Amino acid sequence: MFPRVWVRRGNCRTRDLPGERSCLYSAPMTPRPLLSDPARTSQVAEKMANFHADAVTKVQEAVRHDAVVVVGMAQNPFVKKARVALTEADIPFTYLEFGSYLKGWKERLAIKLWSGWATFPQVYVRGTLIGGNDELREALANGSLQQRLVQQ
Ligand SMILES: N[C@@H](CCC(=O)N[C@@H](CS)C(=O)NCC(=O)O)C(=O)O
Repeated sequence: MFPRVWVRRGNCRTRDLPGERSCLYSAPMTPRPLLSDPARTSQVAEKMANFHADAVTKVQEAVRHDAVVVVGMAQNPFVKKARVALTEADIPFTYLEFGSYLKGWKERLAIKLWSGWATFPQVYVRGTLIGGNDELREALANGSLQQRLVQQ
């Protein structure tokens, strides 16, 4: 199921394809403990891989192609704040919405399991998760977001 050619770059095993920047998995840099592969049955691994994979693929593709991506959900005030902040800063972004407080929690869980970030919004700039609304505002205020945009 995984592509055959993988190379190790930094903390990440990545597909050796032009423009491909997503990791198969991150390794030692992530401080959060993760259950190791040998500690899962192959049945579990397969179920994990398929768990709302369509939602994860949608996010991965947007993050790969678009400079700024906000992943969110309806009704969530922090998502609204993040979208307003980017709009006010005149920074174009792609917005992907997955459900609301009343629906879509499994899709959101799959995205959280993929990114490791426990809440929404999730803000990605040039392929890097910079955090949620708090971190977005900080990055806009200190110019690091704008810098990321011009650097790459
Ligand atoms: N400090 C976070 C707050 C975000 C937050 O707490 N989001 C909650 C909603 S109020 C959330 O995403 N919960 C998970 C969910 O409902 O799936 C930020 O600045 O983005």
